[in-house]
Amino acid sequence: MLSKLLGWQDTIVALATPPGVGAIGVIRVSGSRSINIVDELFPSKNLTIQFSHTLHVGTIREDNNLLDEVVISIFKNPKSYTGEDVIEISCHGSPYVQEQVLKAVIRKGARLARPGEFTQRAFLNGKLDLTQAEAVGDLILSNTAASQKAALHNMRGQFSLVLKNLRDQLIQFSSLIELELDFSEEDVEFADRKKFFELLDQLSAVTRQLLDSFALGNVIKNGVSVVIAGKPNAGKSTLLNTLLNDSRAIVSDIAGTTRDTIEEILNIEGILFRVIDTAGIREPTSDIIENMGVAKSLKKIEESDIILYLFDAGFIGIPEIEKISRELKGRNKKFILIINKSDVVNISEAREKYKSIPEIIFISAKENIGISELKQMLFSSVTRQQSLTENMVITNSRHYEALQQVQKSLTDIKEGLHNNIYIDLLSLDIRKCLHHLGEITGEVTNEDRLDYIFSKFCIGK
Ligand SMILES: Nc1nc2c(ncn2[C@@H]2O[C@H](COP(=O)(O)OP(=O)(O)OP(=O)(O)O)[C@@H](O)[C@H]2O)c(=O)[nH]1
Ligand SMILES: [Mg+2]
Repeated sequence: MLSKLLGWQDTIVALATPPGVGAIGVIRVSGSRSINIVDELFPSKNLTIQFSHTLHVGTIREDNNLLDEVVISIFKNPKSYTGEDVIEISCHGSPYVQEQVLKAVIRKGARLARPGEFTQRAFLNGKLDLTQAEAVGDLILSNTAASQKAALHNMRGQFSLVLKNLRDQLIQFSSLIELELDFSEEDVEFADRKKFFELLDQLSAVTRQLLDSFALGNVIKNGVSVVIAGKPNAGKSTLLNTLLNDSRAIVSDIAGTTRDTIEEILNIEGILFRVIDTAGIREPTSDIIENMGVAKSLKKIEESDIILYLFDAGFIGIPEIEKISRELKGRNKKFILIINKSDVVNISEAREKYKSIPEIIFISAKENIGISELKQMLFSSVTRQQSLTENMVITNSRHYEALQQVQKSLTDIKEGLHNNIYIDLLSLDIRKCLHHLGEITGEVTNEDRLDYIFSKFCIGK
């Protein structure tokens, strides 16, 4: 019934490799008719009698029209990605050839797959749970070592395992509590309250830890925006170039060189920082374009996660730095105060001079002094010494929202226990908690939600 509603008795087909010219293009077919359909287009061999996990070289023909010479891979259910019969046709990588083969498969009775439909079927057939399926999507999109690791971790099911384990224990308690309901006349307690409290504390701790990891998860998945700000000529563009090891932005001793914002990606130990060089901030002048640039700089500062505020070692006084520092603190944002051009001053004298502002750092963007320390500061300001590989990190906002609900219902359960509320109310709270835990791994779900989750995948996955 469910399968009919979702249309997953159909045989589906899609191009699994990216569109465009390549060495090969893989067309994936999944469903009960996949072997028969492809067999009709493959006169070279009878595919219906071949073993699973075998490869077959031959030609694809439709009505005597030769389309391509291909390699066919057979994966019979249940030992395939989707859990159904799967055939992969490796064609030559011309978009035209691929389209011809794809259309031929559709004419023989397959339907074009929706985005993520192969993975959706894998989920519905119990090959993956929901967090694992989502991790497949994340892995495809991962672009750094850290995002790859986080996705692989989830795909291999570690996250689900922890949640399932806790959920199972909660289910046990829930059934004991519900048993008490049946014997409510007799005033008995089947569920050991002390152990129950222990379990609730354990669940809260794990939930808290996962919720806390989301800040890092977000950083791993989406990167961090870093704005380089400061007065004209402070050396902002020079710093951008030095960080990137590239002469990306124009540098000159004319104040107001950078007029528009320039954004580039910097990878520091697996975390992507979007570094934004801005127009130097100064009072409005008669130059309209420069004023527009300054307005844009202020907007970028507003939107950024971290601000690198640059001062020119030759032209600053302590009151100015203190004023900027107060202003930045008021914004509740991470920032690093930096004195640039430290190569032109005597460092120990300068340190002495600015000792009332101990957090300030000295660099020379031009001479590459203090740059690797600055990179290290950027990295640790977002990771806060948390390991990117050992701990479990949640990167998915759907999981985050469900975990927040879990946390809330755990608090309700604990309060209920303390206040000795009626067992039926208590059991309702427990069910709520179980529901939200199950939502994460997909034990509890609805079709719309599933369709939404998988629609974000690419076609052919
Ligand atoms: N000695 C020295 N000169 C530097 C250093 N960093 C930048 N400069 C020089 O300072 C001048 C201004 O540098 P830019 O990088 O263009 O400064 P900016 O902050 O981007 O300036 P605007 O774009 O005008 O706001 C150039 O002549 C640079 O060569 C440094 O660390 N040491
Ligand atoms: Mg500049």
